[in-house]
Amino acid sequence: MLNPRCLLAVALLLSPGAAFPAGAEVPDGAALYESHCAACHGDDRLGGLGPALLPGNLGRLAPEDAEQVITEGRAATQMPAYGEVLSEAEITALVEHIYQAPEEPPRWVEADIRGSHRGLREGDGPGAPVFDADPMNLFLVVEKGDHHITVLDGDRFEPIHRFPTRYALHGGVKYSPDGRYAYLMSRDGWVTQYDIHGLEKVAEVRAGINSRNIAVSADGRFVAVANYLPNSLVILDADGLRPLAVIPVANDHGEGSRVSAVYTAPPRQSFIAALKDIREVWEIPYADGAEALPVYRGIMHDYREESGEAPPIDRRRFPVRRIKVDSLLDDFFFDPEYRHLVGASRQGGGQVVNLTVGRVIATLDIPGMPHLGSGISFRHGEGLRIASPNLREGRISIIDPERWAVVDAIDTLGPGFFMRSHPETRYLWADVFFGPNKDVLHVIDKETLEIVETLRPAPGETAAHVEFTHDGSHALVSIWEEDGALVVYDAETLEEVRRIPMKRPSGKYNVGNKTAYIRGTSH
Ligand code: DHE
Repeated sequence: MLNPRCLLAVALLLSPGAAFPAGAEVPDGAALYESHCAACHGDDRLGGLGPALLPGNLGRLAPEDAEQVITEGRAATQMPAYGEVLSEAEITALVEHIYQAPEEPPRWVEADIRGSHRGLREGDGPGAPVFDADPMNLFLVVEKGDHHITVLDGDRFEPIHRFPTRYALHGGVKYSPDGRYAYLMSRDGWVTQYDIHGLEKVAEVRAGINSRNIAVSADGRFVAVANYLPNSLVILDADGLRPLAVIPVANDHGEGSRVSAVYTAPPRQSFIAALKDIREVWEIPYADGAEALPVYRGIMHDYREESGEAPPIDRRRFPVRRIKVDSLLDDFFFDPEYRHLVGASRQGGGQVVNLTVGRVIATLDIPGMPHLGSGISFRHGEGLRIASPNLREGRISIIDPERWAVVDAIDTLGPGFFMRSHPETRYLWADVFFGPNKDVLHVIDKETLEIVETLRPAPGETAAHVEFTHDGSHALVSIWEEDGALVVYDAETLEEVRRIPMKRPSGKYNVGNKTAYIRGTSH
């Protein structure tokens, strides 16, 4: 149902020209915004019912596509079409306005985060799952087409529930260690806690204006949110999403930085974050007492032991260890023991940071634009290897973590985005996301590193992002199109066994694989 302010916007649609003075020659984008868009997208463009309309948030939408959305509306959302109401010049002026940075940089401080928090259910939810399926072999499948998630039974390959999400989720869905709760993040900074057993939302909070990803601590107590805007890392209570700490991200001179990504490092009991504008990696330990790394013992204590409802924000609870690196990092991956971080910048090349000694110990010669965030580790002979797709070149780089050297390269039919494997399968799966072969998936033998099969599940349509069932017997692939599908393959015979229609499915996340951090899946 439309909210009252949106009804106002729709009413204005029926009275074209009311937005700006008659006779004005150059349409006033700001006035048009105020009249037609502010009701849903916020007076300050920070978003509301509709997404935020700030240059950083719009970075992935070309201005001509924005013009098209304003003219034609957006299917399966409440965004109406303005093509009959506004002239081309007015739409162009509107687009120019929303792609301009506001005079005052938008602020989103701790009070805003607290103010945005909403509890979404009464009580603690059911004692047992309300469905008849193995909770550890469920998949949450993100459908970007109409901003929904499908909860899929990974044994029967049947959807058991479907629910709406915030606009434009990004990054992997994360789970609590027991697999009961899922945590979702939208690019506009909304974090949602979802009770998988009860099939209901628990709480949500807006942790930033433009966010990158989230991580859940291995002990299940905290959710860390990496923000571009503002330059901050936000720590939330995983049980209900109350904010616990807002950590400003800046260098010694007070110059802020966007956070590229944050992940949890279970054996270290810490969050690790890469920064986009400062040559540093940050480690934020979250364990208390004896479990904490020796250097942090005594500093941390459990906020739950305190009396009072909302613990005051105290940065000492989440001290930051700052590790210098040689170049800016856009994303990274860990070695299987979480002793090292392998980071890459979009300019190419990789850096290996030893997290124990806190410095760069090797560089990797990887051409193009390695996508190490989608890297996976896998067993190869007696040893281990790390594979990284490349966003710019049709090749997969194979890294030996014993020697920290690139030891092999697999040529593919084009640049890829995601890779997956599973300890129980012989194969690595890699997509080709860009170019004329975007409909292709390569299946690669882990031992010979040869492509053994090139699948084209829907010729001409993008096929991407693979995830395995918990036992590794089946691989699920997205046909990444508006009227797309999830295609289920037998992981041994590579035969298709099921095709489930979905709205632009993107990532899919198996509860058991993610909570066990199995080798071959995303962390
Ligand atoms: Fe992602 C994960 C960064 C563009 C879909 N992407 C991630 C993660 C990071 C990242 C840091 C890890 C988050 C996690 O799981 O915790 N992505 C970036 C970029 O920097 C980049 C290249 C540019 C940008 O605008 O952000 C980018 N990503 C995209 C897309 O264009 C994709 C294909 C479509 C979309 O949804 O926007 C996309 N990214 C994904 C998906 C994951 C992801 C599906 C989760 C992968 C997983 O298996 O865990």
